[in-house]
Amino acid sequence: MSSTPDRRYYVTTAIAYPNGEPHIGHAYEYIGADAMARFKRLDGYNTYFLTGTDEHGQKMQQTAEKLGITVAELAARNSAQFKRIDDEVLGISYDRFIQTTDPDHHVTAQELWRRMEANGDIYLDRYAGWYSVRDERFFTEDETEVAEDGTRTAVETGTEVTWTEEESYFFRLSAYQDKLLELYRTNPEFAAPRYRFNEVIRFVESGLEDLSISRTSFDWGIDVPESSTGMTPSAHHVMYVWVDALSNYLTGSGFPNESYTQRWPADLHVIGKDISRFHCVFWPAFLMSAGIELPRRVIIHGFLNNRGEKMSKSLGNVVGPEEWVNQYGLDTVRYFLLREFSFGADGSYSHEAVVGRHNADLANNLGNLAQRSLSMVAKNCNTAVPTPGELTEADQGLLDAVEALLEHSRAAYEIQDFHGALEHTWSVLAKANAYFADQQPWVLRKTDTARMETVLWVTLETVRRIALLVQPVLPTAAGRLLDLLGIDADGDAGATNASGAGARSFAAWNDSLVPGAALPKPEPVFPRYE
Ligand code: ME8
Repeated sequence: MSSTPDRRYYVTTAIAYPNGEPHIGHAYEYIGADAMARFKRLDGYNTYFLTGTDEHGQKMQQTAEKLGITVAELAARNSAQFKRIDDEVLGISYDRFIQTTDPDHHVTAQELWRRMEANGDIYLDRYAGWYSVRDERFFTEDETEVAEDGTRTAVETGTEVTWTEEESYFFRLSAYQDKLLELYRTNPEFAAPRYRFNEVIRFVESGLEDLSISRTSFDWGIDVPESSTGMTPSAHHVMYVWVDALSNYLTGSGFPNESYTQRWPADLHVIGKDISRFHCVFWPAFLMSAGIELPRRVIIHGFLNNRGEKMSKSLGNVVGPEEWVNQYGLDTVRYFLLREFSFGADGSYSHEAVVGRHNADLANNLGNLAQRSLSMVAKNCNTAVPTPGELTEADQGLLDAVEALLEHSRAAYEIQDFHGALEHTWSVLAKANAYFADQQPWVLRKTDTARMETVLWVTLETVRRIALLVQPVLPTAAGRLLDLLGIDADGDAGATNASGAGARSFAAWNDSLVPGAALPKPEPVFPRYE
């Protein structure tokens, strides 16, 4: 399908610290961004999807020291793990897997820095304050508290902070308070959901301090470029890991090559709730300073909890994506994570909840309807698309509800309401199941075969459109359903994985099944989970 430049879409995930293995929380973010990317590709957008790993900083350095390996080794080893999970386990259709150790990323980050300096927003001073290595973040004294055992921790995140005193470059964040508030006022959709965006706004309203943006006490990072304004540091500085990390989104666009504006600005940054401040405050301020267009939107998803409990290594309840996918199948995991709770909210999972969704929604509502109608067609219509006669009000009512689904999903995906899109789609599926039960085609088989064919045709049309529409969430199963309906692949949901190629674009939405066309032998797509 041809795509025009204004129909382009650039979506990113946060880049994870590869200081450990990916967990289901990471997978959740990738699956959300992946569904978004697939939807846009199938809808005819020239889509670019960036994900990857954030490899520098003190946390990586300390983890490597504890493990007794070099930090480069740690980064390479775990980054490969993240990439493998994306490729082989989750079927993530990214276009580039960026690593902040990539050479072109160093060029981008340094150029961003130079432009901020040229704009007069970077100065050299001394930093003295509290730093949390776990959070890779500075805290003011009143954002910390001292525990009974004498350790000082950050109130917000509960992580240990250490006193840090060193020469540092600063970014004049304080100069951007009004500009940021103006951005939020004029772009109410800049970040979502609203309650998380409001937290960001309150933080900015309460006043911004300049931000320390370099470190001298370790060197695992991107070198600060030589000053163009005559500043002379007394030590070697590497960039604060968040300046380095955030600029990855620009690297993915090709910046500073002139052609970067063909991709930039990013349409959507998908991130978790713990890093909203970095994306909604620091990042737009850096870009404003450098004179670069701002991203259009930040969607802030919630955290996944295990039966309502925070996932943590010490509780031993961290779930690996591979474990889940092996147990339930990829499509079920994807469906569960996007259907069970809304993307902005925190969500809780349990074995019972995943199995419940699989059996009720996938095996019963979708799988059974497809299987029952297709096997009737095989037995009674010579395994070919049935021929519809005149449509009754009931037929037309169902077809109309199904037809409206594409516009509904488009609007829902525009605000990353995957939950709402699926909920509504399944409510129409429920209508289709009720229609099938009411019309009783198995009775019509004996009394009125012409009418039976109409009912079966209407049902298959319903399955066809719903399968088309849910490909971004259920790439494998929806693809198989479309195979069973004899529909040729014409689209590409993503460059990197097998289930992406061979997709059907939404351009086929207004086609319809051709009476008499031969169908393959039906087979069940969603066996029940026992
Ligand atoms: O923050 N549930 O990396 P990270 C849902 N390197 N999402 C979760 C989660 C959970 N239980 N735990 C983490 C970083 N996440 C930085 C990002 S971007 C320029 C740099 C999400 O490995 C988290 O919110 O700690 C973030 O969006 C992503 O996983 C990576 O987290």
